[in-house]
Amino acid sequence: MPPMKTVRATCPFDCPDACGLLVDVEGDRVRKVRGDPDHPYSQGSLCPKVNGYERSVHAEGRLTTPFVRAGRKGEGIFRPVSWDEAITRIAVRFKDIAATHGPEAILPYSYAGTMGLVQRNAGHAFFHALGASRLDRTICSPAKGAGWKAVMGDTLAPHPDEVQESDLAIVWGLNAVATSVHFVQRVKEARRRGAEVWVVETYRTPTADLADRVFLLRPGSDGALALGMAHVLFRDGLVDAAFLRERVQGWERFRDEVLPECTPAWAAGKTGLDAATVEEMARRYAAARTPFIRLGSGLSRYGNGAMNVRCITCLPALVGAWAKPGGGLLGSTGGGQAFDASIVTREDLQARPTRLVNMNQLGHALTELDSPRVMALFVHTSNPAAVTPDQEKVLRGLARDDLFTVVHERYLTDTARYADVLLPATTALEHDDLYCSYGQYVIQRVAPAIPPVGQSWSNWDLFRRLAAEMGLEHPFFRQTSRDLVDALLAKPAALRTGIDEASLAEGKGVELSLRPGYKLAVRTPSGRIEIENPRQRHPLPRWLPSHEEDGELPFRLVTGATVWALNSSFRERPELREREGEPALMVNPADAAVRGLSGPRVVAWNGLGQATFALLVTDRTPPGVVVAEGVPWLSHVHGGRTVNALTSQRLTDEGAGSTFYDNRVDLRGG
Ligand SMILES: Nc1nc2c(c(=O)[nH]1)N[C@H]1C(S)=C(S)[C@@H](COP(=O)(O)OP(=O)(O)OC[C@H]3O[C@@H](n4cnc5c(=O)[nH]c(N)nc54)[C@H](O)[C@@H]3O)O[C@H]1N2
Ligand SMILES: Nc1nc2c(c(=O)[nH]1)N[C@H]1C(S)=C(S)[C@@H](COP(=O)(O)OP(=O)(O)OC[C@H]3O[C@@H](n4cnc5c(=O)[nH]c(N)nc54)[C@H](O)[C@@H]3O)O[C@H]1N2
Ligand code: SF4
Ligand SMILES: [Mo]
Repeated sequence: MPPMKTVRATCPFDCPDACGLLVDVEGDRVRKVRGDPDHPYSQGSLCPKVNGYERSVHAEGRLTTPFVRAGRKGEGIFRPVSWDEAITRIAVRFKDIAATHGPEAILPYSYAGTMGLVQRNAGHAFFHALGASRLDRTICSPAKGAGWKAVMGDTLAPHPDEVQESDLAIVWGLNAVATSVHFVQRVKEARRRGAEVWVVETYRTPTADLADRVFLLRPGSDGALALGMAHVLFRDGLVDAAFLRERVQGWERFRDEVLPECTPAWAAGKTGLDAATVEEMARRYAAARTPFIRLGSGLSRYGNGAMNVRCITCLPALVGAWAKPGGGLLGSTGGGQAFDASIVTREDLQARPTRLVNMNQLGHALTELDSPRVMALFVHTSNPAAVTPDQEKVLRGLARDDLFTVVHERYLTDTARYADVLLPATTALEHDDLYCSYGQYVIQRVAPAIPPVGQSWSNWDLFRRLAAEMGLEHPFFRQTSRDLVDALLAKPAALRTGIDEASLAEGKGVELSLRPGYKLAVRTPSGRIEIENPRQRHPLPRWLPSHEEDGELPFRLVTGATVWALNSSFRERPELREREGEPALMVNPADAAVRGLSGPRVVAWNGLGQATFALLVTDRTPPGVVVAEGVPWLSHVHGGRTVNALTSQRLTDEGAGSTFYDNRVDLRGG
């Protein structure tokens, strides 16, 4: 038997925790993936998805050779070919399309299947050098980023450990039990030390069960709650006047021009809370010694998403929470500031900035966009057929006979079924990479635990080879992924000064260095917290309504996360699918009665399409709000369409983000 060894890795998934892994390896096989007790943030525990990740690495359905399509698009019938043949086919078609339609007729589509800085970004330089269209990677949380930035600029957000020192922990628009399990541990610790825990939500998530108080708002109305609370804080003299005078810009105009009409009764009208509850929340927030808000992205995926976030982001400044250990607001950490990603993305390789295509509008791009029409689509590290809004349009685009589609994947996903050329990709245990996190401040350098499974290639190796085949001579493409990791680490950054370099070199997770007082090192152009920001379309935070796509229909559709998967990832694992059960739509008993729903299935529909779910009648969701958790594969569900058949391509107010939560539907028996 080959000897057993254990190596370190980082969980590569698009998850704020970025846990440390211990990987037990025997020969070429991963025997077990476990939590790394030495990891500063995850400290040895993992979620149920990655505890068992060896079953994904060696999944029965793992793609192990290149293929070309041998059936109709979408059917999923392929024949194996050699890598040489696959690469030649791609290069020949790309050259032909570039010559006939111009290189902008080629569109890359990738997102966050892996968060590794090298592999995630591995295609950018290639497509820049080619002159292809650029993808605006906005599917996740750009509106949340824009709302934060409008007030706080590039200021570093608090370390998540700080919540343990808080006496009021507010989990706002985040189903942490599913999506931030190690933050949950810290909230529990805060509670053990006496903190009160609030959850601000649209329905009773599993996270709500951990809270002392649960506040359910109308979807997309959080900005009104924050403005109502701000009204009370000023009205009752509960603000930290010294902090405002010293560190905050524009609070007087906010107080005098915006807040007078944002009374508790007004906020109640928008949010569905009682006016007395808004009053009480404001008073309790002001009375807390060190209130800590953990802000999720849910409430930012609305037509008013950036403004909702901006309004909430003003609250800690009003009570001076930033000055206190344990106080403040964490939306995303600044872990990304540890590295200069342009070392990999190489925007400078573009001859000129090419057309920018918003990834939320892939359906439009493939079916309607012209001058030039998209003739080639290259998908990697993403599963757009499942995760992208307006699924009907996306599928219509993918089914085009004149579209040449390449998909680089590990499994036969919904998108892979539409590939002309389907290429096998490595998992993160099979390639080099470097990781930072958007939910904590640990970085880690990772070497492969095992060789590539079958004939799979990493993203970087694929694009390196394609660059050679396309005649791209730039020396950049001659590097290995390990060279790129070295290059990222060679460039100094303030967050990395004084870190434990020896542990990093050994492959351990290492904390970045946050300076004392970093929360007050406000990085805005004025050097102050900018409640008034003259560079914004609306210089002052204010109420904006949401879109409510298909506004005439009776039910708001909330599309949250499930514990058993991560977006459309992990769907290759039958045991996880079994534990999740058939994807369900949660419907309040009163709404089920009005629509005469008795199950076992329900069809939700609107002007964009329809999807069938198992009916789950429950008072965990309030009347008027229906909830679908998870983003399943289309091939696994009844009717072949999922929740994103009901979500629209409309964008957020700022950041050009997705509006996954801002849609309406009606229901009928299934
Ligand atoms: N298990 C699991 N983990 C994941 C993911 C997953 O799919 N599954 N996805 C990963 C990814 S890509 C990301 S970006 C993060 C997602 O993390 P986030 O988007 O930050 O948050 P979620 O935990 O998905 O929770 C969003 C919550 O917002 C609530 N919500 C929706 N609209 C509103 C509103 O108007 N107001 C309020 N107050 N709440 C609202 C929803 O009900 C939902 O519970 O998690 C990552 N981790
Ligand atoms: N209805 C609804 N839809 C949503 C959301 C929602 O809340 N509601 N959330 C949205 C959010 S926040 C996000 S971030 C997006 C996420 O959308 P995606 O980034 O597309 O995420 P996944 O669904 O996890 O799909 C990632 C795919 O990449 C593949 N992959 C992983 N690593 C590699 C690699 O190294 N190389 C290659 N070639 N492939 C790899 C995986 O096998 C997997 O199939 O989904 C969005 N979709
Ligand atoms: S998905 Fe998130 S919680 Fe689970 S192991 Fe990975 S980083 Fe940790
Ligand atoms: Mo995301």
